[in-house]
Amino acid sequence: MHRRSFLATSVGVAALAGELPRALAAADDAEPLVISTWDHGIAANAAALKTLASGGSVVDAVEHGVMVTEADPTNLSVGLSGLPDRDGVVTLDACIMAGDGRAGSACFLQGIKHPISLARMVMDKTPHVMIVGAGAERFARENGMKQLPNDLSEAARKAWQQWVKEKNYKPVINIENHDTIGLLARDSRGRMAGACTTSGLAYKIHGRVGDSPIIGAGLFVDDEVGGATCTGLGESVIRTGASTVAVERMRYGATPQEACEEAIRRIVKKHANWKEFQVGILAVDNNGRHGAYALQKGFTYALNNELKTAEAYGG
Ligand code: SD4
Repeated sequence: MHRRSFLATSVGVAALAGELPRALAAADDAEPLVISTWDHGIAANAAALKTLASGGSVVDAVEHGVMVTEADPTNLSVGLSGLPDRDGVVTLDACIMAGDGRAGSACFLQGIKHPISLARMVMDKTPHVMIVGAGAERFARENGMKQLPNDLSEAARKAWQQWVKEKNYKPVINIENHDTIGLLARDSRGRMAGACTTSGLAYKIHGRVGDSPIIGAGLFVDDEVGGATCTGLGESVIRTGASTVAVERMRYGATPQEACEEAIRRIVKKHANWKEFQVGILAVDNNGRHGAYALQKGFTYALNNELKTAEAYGG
């Protein structure tokens, strides 16, 4: 079919179905909004809001926000203090996306203190979106980042030594191996960006990469609509493209809350074992409305400076 007539037909079908794509954001004088996953989101949001208040861009804001979490030496699931893989090696993943479609991602990194800044360099300085492993580490060094010794923190070493005794691999709901930070921000003019960074699932196979650095899975942002980010069992998020699902639902009229619920329902539908793991999702539209939902109870998130708990599919 000719492209133009195909488009005309698609729009016609969407209109018949009552699903018209969203218009561009209306307000340009709204308060900035920052939302992020889990309790550590409070400190990250404060940094992101500070950047916005001092005239930084929304991309600067999301980067600065999650850098706080990456640098926290007590955090067992983000940054170099995270729990290691089953070989006792910490490997880090991150991605960043601007609402105009620019994106960068860096994964399977060792010894890089701020994976999010490396992801941003990929976005700003290369024609690529995603780089991994040794090549990504070399790119970091070549661009002035230090590669640090990849030693385990005391807490991570103890936890890993304990795990090695039994080698029982089972993600546990709402504890340290499910605490990625995903952060979305909207500035006062409706421009949006998001960032997501993690040490991934504890005791994963060496080389495993989850959803967090994958644009469209752990994070997706489109200024014309809004953004979404996920935390939890990355494999289930990749299988369903959960952040994209949420953004595309909003594009066709869903509220951010409805969009989050739809994404979680897709995960339930495709995973008979959904009661055994956790996924949490956040979404914001370009009018500043937000939504949050999870598979299981216990998913907390930070909305600006307020800590909240999401409703869950599992009651
Ligand atoms: C992953 N989604 O690597 C990450 C883990 C996570 O909160 O979200 N932890 O699968």
